[in-house]
Amino acid sequence: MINGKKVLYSGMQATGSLTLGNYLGALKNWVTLNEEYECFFGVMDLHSITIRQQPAHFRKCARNLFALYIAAGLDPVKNCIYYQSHVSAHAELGWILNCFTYMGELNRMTQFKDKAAKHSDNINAGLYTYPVLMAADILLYQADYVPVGKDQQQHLEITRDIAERFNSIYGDVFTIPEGYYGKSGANIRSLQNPSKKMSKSDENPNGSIYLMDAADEVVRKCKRAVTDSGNEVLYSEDKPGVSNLLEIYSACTGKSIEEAEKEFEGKGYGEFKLAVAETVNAVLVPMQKEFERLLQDKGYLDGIIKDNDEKARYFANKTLRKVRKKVGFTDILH
Ligand code: ATP
Ligand code: LTN
Repeated sequence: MINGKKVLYSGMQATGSLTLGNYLGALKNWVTLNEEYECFFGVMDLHSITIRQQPAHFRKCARNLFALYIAAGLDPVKNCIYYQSHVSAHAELGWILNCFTYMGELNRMTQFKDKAAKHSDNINAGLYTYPVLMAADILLYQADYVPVGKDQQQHLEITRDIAERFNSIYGDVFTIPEGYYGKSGANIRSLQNPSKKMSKSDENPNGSIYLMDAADEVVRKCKRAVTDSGNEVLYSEDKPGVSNLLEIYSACTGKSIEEAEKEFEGKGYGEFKLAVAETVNAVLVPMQKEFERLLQDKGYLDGIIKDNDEKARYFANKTLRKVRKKVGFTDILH
């Protein structure tokens, strides 16, 4: 508990450009959580270097993600938005927790298997212990809740296992976190292959709408989106392409799927796709403007970064001090 509120923690890796899937499935739903929870949202740059990064590009990506959090509506005063690498307690606790995690557990992680297959020339130890660093992120802030997508649930499970193991040896040190499955976020699929989720690392750029795509690019991608046989705009299992577009339309407008279906009754796919593009642009264009404005305002952004780094360090160090003591490290004398 912080200020009488339960703690919620999440973050995204600072790699690549965010997609509409990231926004509608995660970011958009984070915006109101601070009313009920004390929220921490990290720019997970330590995790990013498990894949080789080009330094200048990486630096820019991390700053862009930070600004995008704010442009998407996260209030940087009510939420602690910060860079993971600015709080050294993450790396420190990550090391300690490595010594409380079994290789057998890590061997079962499907994300490691997937990423190792994809980057077979760089299967580094960081990629392998990625979930342990993620456990450190969450446990440092004594988080009660962690909003994560399906692909990260296994990492949340291992976090709970590590925390329970540590607590069973040393007493109640860590809060055991739970997944947060509030108002379910949209699950957006690739525009080119609706059996796959829309993903920032998709090799086919036509499958994903990026948050920074220009308006005409969004129109082009929506027009080219794969649809299904027939010509009715209906949500159903045998119409995965149209259903995905309906999901996007519904998430962007706030209308229910049924309302959307009614709206497009008797209209063809062409008209429907243009309407989807329009609603997407109605969300993206103001966000892009705010993003550009923030990037220009270096003083403001740097001030926010400094304040939030301090806040994050304060809470993280509190937990780290407790852990150090429990493990039996000698005191640091000042
Ligand atoms: P990568 O392609 O690099 O694996 P990604 O685009 O799949 O990245 P993540 O960084 O793994 O995205 O996820 C960040 C957050 O966005 C997570 O909470 C995840 O559940 C959510 N998310 C990602 N893609 C989608 C999607 N298509 N629909 C809904 N939510 C999504
Ligand atoms: N692995 C996550 C990003 C991430 C995270 C976290 C999410 C790193 N540490 C702690 C929630 C809590 C991802 O790839 N989406």
